[in-house]
Amino acid sequence: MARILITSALPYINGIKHLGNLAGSMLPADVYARFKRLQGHEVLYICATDEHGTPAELAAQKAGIDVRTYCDEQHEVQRNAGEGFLLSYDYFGRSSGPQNAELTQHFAHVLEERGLIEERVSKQVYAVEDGRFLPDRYVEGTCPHCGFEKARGDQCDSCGRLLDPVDLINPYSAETGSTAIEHRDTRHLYLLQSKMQDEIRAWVEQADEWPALAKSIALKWLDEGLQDRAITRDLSWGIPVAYRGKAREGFEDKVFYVWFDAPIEYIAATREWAEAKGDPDAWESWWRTDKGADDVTYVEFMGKDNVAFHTVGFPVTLIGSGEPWKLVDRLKAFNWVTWYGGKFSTSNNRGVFMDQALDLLPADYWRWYLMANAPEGSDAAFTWEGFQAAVNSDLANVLGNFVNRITKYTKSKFDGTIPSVGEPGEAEAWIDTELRTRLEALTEHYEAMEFRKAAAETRAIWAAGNEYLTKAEPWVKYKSDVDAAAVGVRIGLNLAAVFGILAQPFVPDAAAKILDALGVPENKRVFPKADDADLFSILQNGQEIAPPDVLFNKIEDTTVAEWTEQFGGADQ
Ligand code: B3M
Ligand code: ZN
Repeated sequence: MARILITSALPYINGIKHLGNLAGSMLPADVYARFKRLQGHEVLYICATDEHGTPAELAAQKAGIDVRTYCDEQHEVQRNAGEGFLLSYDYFGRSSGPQNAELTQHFAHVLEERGLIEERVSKQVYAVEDGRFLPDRYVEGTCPHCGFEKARGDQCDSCGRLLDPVDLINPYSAETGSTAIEHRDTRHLYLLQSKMQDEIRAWVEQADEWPALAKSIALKWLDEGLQDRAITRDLSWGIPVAYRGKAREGFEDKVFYVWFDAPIEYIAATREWAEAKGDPDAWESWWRTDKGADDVTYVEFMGKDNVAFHTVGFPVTLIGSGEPWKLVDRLKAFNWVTWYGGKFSTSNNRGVFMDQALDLLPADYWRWYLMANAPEGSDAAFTWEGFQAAVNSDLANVLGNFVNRITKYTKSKFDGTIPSVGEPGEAEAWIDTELRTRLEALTEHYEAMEFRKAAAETRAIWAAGNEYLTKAEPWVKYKSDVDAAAVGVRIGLNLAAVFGILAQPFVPDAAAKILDALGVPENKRVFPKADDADLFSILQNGQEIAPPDVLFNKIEDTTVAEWTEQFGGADQ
């Protein structure tokens, strides 16, 4: 079985993430990791907090605490939120850790030795009154491409283009608002991406498993011509520009650019994972193609604004090093989850953030809706009405009601025991074909990393179970032919077991409740194949079962009104 390495874009340290961040990288990565584990693959799912750069510094200043303390606190907040959402990382690291510093400095050293880094003096934005350079998000202004007036120094939130702070029109200090801005000379290290143009293009063009969105963004960058990019900044918080403990002359007050070190944290966190499990070299077989990583399939999950860094910037570092590093094989990029079509906003109290969501309802409810409504082909709007419909219909009515009906009926009429008598008939032949056909489609959707389709197919399978019970109608047959009723009960219970197994990637808590109630052993909780001989006999005849507690509570209209008031809705 192939070994699957999964990374999801590292959430910035600056505060708890909203549901859009979750749905656009970490959650689908988790669903996919769970699916692959259920298939029997060896999976390593790595994530971390992205702790450097201006987002961290500005947020720490706003919080009035020093940036390292801020990062320590916020890392725990994000770790807890991820656990609350049942994100099954194998390791959740910190880009400010020692492993990332060592690796980042190693790459810079090797890249320079191979002629891919050079020092250059360039004009950078300097705030005279603040007495400091203003890299990246320290400066805002009007985007030269689209005119958006609050563009950040490094990227325009409106048109998404990467910017150089000196390009901003009417720049001002994001910290103090000062417009006393000059362009002054400063020295930085430049990664000579232009020298890697052909190698990167060749690599992108051979990538035949990337979704169109990812490939088109990478090729657009290549068509525009790869730009040499500064990979150091005039900041104090970050990875020092040093090698083996010796600071580079003239760079004592500078650090590496956050986007140079952040992707390297994927490797660094894997090293920390290996150390934590007491096998320090275990990371190599995941990241070094000379140590076994060539049989690894590496899948990256991210929002669309991160694609360029992952398809050009990071590969330039890895390929440019000339060392045998594992490169991404598959890449899944997401559009945005919007809040009723607009932006989530803490300051404008619009939208639900991860910690708030878990105060309202358990993770399963959100996981299901966010994946069934995943922003794949286009942006997807979160609405309370859509959330209520998905929970009440898909989870409570279709899945919950099916499991409830069949287990309660077994309890009342068959002493809670799985009957062995009775011969399958027409209804059983129908559900056999229906389930196997849909199982094949579901597996294809997962393999293609099409999460909306996988959720829709999962729901359709649950709905087929209800249709089967209508056809088999054991409660009617029971009056005249108990054996005939027994068939419907036996198949219905085995369907409940399959439905619980298939629910695991999306709604792991509810799935476990179903499988525990049916007494499905751990070794049988694996993703079924359409041609499995025992697809309808996972459960042992004669085995006792017990109806699970209510799996999902419906969301009432009054609750929707309350939450709309509290978090904003259509009209706010
Ligand atoms: N911290 C996420 C963002 O741009 C960024 C991802 C880094 S992945 C190496 O919001
Ligand atoms: Zn713009």
